[in-house]
Amino acid sequence: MIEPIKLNTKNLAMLNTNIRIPTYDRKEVKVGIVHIGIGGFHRAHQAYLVNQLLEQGMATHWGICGVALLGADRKIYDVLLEQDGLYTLIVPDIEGNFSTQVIGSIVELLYAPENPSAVIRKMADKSIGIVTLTITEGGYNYTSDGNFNWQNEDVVWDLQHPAKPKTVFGYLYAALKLRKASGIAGLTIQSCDNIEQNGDVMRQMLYAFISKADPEMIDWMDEHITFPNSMVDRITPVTTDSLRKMLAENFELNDGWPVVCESFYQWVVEDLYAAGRPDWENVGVQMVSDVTPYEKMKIRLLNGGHTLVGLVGYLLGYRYIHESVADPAIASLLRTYMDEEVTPTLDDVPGVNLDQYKETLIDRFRNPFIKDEVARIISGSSAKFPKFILPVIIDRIKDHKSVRIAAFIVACWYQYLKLNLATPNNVQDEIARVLLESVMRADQEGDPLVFLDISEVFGSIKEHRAFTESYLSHLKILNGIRMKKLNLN
Ligand code: CS2
Repeated sequence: MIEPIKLNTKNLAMLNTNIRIPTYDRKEVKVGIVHIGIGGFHRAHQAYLVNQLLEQGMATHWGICGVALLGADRKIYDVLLEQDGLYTLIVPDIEGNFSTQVIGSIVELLYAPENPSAVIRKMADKSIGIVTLTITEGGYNYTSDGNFNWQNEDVVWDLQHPAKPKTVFGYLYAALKLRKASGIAGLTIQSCDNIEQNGDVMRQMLYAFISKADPEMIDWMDEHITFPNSMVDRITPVTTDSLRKMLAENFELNDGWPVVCESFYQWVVEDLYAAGRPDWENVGVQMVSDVTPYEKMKIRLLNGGHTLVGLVGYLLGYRYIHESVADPAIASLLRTYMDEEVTPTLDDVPGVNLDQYKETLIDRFRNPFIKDEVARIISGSSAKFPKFILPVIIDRIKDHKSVRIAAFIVACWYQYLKLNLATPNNVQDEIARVLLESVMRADQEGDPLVFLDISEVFGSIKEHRAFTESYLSHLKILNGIRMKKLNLN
């Protein structure tokens, strides 16, 4: 095998000609966006779209400064830094041929834990018009009743150490304070996470934090800061070593952190930008005045559907989403869940035929070439259930309608946790311990309702018999089936 070429600016011109490389001059790109959370999704979605605009000679003032906020992001930061912010985006087509492109829109990188003041100064710089966020569904720090979680130790720290924050709230507060002091108005803070009304939620949480830290900021924020809601979509599996190997073998390229994703993408955004924006429309972004119906549709059908396929798939012994959904029993359960339980909770979505949307969605899950693992979907379930599944249950209960399949998904989650009681490291979740302890207790007491006491996940659904009866009866059946535990790590 030919020695693969290390990806960095210097080597770009030497890369295999089957790899597209940026045709614009990266040195001329000015940073206008600070993005927090430089994982796969951001790099398959927003950073890709900015790259495509740069390719069209646009957005030259909207280059991205990628910020790694958490200690856990250190590795990815180091790799990207060594590669001058460059990475490869691999998009397999339906036959499994790869389109392989080096993305150059991340032109600056910062690692917050090591240099918090650099991040604050950057966000406060007058060249920055937008701060975007992919901080995961769990990153918004709210409790099951929708209030800011003041118990979070990092929040407590941030209130006491405003110059060295740890959370996104502390960083934004420090940066906004600087902007206000220097008379730099206008900033858009844009959530790109899978939460209904993600912009409103971000606004509410940040306002809660700043109202406590520095109430005098609020009037100024009302006037100068906007929080557009948006619906984001592109299935982006976790980067694996086999992807790195594929690049090395087929493209003679050594990229430490490439990204693979499906060809489909969607971004529906409220046009509420306080300080200008890239011409998103030129790369297929839909600008709308109300994003709510799109968000609801996507989160409840796609993300909720994913959770169903992931958990049921796990229990039936599948490793990948495409394998799970190829099982006719799972495909039909998914379709029934979408049609009978989710669709009635949705509003009219302008310009979208819901039947077609669901068909496309199942086709997307079927794509065997992106190799999306069940493990990715199950991970972080405690933050996903309250956003993806619970809203459906709550709406259905309000309408006195059946929640049979939604209750089955919760039962499958319980069963998955139970199967992993002796192998807790398999459970990738912020509150893995809480989940496992609860399931253990529920199991010992022979009362699976105990699991529903985790109010940060389940709110008060335990009070609804329509739900609990279904949940218990599903668990009885699941318990009677012998399942083989998979080690997905
Ligand atoms: C997935 C999402 O993590 C999950 O549970 O449903 O990451 C999903 O792939 C994306 O939201 C697609 O846009």
